[in-house]
Amino acid sequence: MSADCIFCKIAAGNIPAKTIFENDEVIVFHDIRPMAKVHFLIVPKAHIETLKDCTEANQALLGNMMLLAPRLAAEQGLAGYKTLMNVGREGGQEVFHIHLHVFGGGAAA
Ligand code: DGP
Repeated sequence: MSADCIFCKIAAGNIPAKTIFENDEVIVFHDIRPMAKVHFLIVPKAHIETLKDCTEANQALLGNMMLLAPRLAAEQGLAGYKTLMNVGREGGQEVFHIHLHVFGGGAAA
């Protein structure tokens, strides 16, 4: 856990979030600024700043994150959806704790 990381704080239960799934490895919650009607973030509990920091040691975690996307998207009623991972400030990343965006269902209300 990184003391000043917002997603570490959510994973630790110190900041509330609309959580839709949690296990030992990840927590999944709705994005606070949704880009679509359904927009959630798949977030590892381990603090990893960006995809650029990942190694082969993170291969299973990254695979598990990708495989959660269709399962949770179906549970959220999405027939189709987009996945996105912003990497680095130049790649649009704002929160430096890796997360996979999943969004669909049309424009946010
Ligand atoms: P990115 O640009 O890929 O780093 O996206 C970060 C996303 O995280 C952005 O869409 C807004 C969301 N976000 C930031 N802070 C919070 C928070 O405190 N709670 C929730 N649920 N989402 C947050």
